[in-house]
Amino acid sequence: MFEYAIVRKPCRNFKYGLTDADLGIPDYKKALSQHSVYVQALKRCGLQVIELKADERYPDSTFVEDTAITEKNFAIILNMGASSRRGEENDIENVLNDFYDNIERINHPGTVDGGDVMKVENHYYIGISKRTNLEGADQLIKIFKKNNYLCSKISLTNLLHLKTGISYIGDNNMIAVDKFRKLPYFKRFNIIYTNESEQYGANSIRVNEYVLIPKGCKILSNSLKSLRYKLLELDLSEFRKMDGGISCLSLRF
Ligand code: CIR
Repeated sequence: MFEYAIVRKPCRNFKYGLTDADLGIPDYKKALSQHSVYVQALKRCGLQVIELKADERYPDSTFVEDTAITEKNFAIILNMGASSRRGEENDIENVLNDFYDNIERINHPGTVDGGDVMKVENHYYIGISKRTNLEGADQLIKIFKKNNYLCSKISLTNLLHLKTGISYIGDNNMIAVDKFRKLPYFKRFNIIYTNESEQYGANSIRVNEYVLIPKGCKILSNSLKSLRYKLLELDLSEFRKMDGGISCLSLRF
């Protein structure tokens, strides 16, 4: 069960963040209102939400998931792959200091973005991407192994992060984009592959008794309902324009 989430309001410079999405410029007011609905959804899942003020220095700072890993007994401050984002982790570390005695870190030249790190029960899958390099993944694996987790590295092409394309939603179920069919790693799971038009839904999160998915993924929504999941469907159109999905807007622990 998760008890807390850290989120950070999008800043007015949000539109200057990194993106390959080609979906237009985000509307700031709309982003703020979508963000506040997201926060309400986390509260509905039973979480106490720690809301950080917007930080104009970092256009991408609303995507807090990339800054850290939050486990039961330890947290890891990450060294993000994009240099424009380095520094976002400082305020997050200050918050985590109130919750954790044991905080580890990934050191340069190792880089890891939290979006590349997927936890599946006692196993961590780490995407090797443009943001997460082998050195960073190996530092991470050392920390996870010390804490008795299994680890696997997965090389990615044409995806920003591992969790852009795949999510674990508990009970042996995953949601994934079609190209993950070829991967050998997840054979033992029940995988719901997203329709071509609903690939954005592959980034979804299980938060306690709910699954949060993006609005507009009708087929995915029906598949999850038939598995008896309770869903919260959220409009994240403005975050999508900046390559952000549902998982990256919070750090849950
Ligand atoms: C970036 O490119 O870093 C941000 N514009 C989007 C980060 C999305 N993070 C995530 O999926 N974990």
